[in-house]
Amino acid sequence: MSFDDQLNDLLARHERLVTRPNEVDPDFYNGIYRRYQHCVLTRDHVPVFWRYDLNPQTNPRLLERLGVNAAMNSGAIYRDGKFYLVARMEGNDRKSFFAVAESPNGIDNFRFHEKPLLVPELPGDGTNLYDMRLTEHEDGWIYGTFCVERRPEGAPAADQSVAEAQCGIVRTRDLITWERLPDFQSPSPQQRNVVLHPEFVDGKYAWYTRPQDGFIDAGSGGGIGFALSESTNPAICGEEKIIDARLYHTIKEVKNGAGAPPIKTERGWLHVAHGVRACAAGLRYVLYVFVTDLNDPAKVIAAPGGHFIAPLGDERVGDVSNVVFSNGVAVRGEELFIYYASCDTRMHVATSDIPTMLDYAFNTPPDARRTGPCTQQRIELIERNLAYCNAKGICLELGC
Ligand code: M1P
Repeated sequence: MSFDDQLNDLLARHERLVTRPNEVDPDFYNGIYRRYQHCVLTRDHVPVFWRYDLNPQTNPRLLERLGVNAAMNSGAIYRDGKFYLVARMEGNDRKSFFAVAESPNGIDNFRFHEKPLLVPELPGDGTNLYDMRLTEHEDGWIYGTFCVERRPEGAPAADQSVAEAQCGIVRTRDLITWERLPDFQSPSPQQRNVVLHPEFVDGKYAWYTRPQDGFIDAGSGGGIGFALSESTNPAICGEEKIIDARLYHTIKEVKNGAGAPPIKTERGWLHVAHGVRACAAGLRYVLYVFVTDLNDPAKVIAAPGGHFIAPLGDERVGDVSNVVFSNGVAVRGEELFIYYASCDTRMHVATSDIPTMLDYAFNTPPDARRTGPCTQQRIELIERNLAYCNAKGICLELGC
């Protein structure tokens, strides 16, 4: 194929992918949310001109020069009739970068803005920046909080895995111009999954944190923390109170972390978080839900047991298999667009609405923590159903 034919083919394939309609997956039902047939963002959604040198003089073989490996963990926001994702893109060089993509309907036709988002650098900045949460705060700014990963000074040369995670902060009013603020400071040695609450609490900025001793291990960090700061510039928080602890033999046994900023509802703040357990295949990441009190966002008032979204089918396999991770939910009226990545590889959407999620959060039995009580929960459900169906003459098995 000639250079021009090959380029036209690349552009046509890209356009077909970006404009492909995305439909609800008819094979999935649980009443709580809908899954979709296609991903909303993949590495193939990245514009051709971000990856290839398109000049035949300097790239006569039309080789990909700067490949992109993954499009994943995206902050999300609905504004002025459009859905925006601030995606964590990962180059073939393993460095993450942020890029804004927008869609008219939140489920397909996501198109990247012309260039990636270049986060202003700070002295001694991180090696890798990723996983931005977007908070539209009542102070008028949209904040982005993200992980800043760096190699600490004095790390042993023989161990190139030694790293440190902290939280970086940017703010914007238009998703175009971004101002970098000093990194978040907390009493904990390391931080990941830091999320800014959208409203002031006792006149202060409120933060969901994830204190951790090590880069991967939460160590003595007991779960999702809650802390206050006077300002965001700089954001220096006081004591971190654990509001959602990790627990033995649950979906959040090894660690957990806040996802998108909580969504304000008439019954409380709705959270979609991630929980991690260990198994023979490594770490398994799932999403779960909890609700906190409207007037006291540090108080959990509903905690349905088990996972909300777990990796299913093809979602199970990718660069970091057995992972779903969410750091963005877009809210349009009562509709919720829950963006989640599978296996640190590509982005999906699940849709639901606030009344359904509140029904799920308040009426799903909590984790009863042991086989006996958990089995009892199920037997009670079965007995209620049998009594109801017998009374109504409803046949539950085909053929009766
Ligand atoms: O690889 C799974 C996820 O691991 C980390 O999440 P956590 O800090 O909760 O372990 C993050 O690096 C995240 O980006 C990644 O998706």
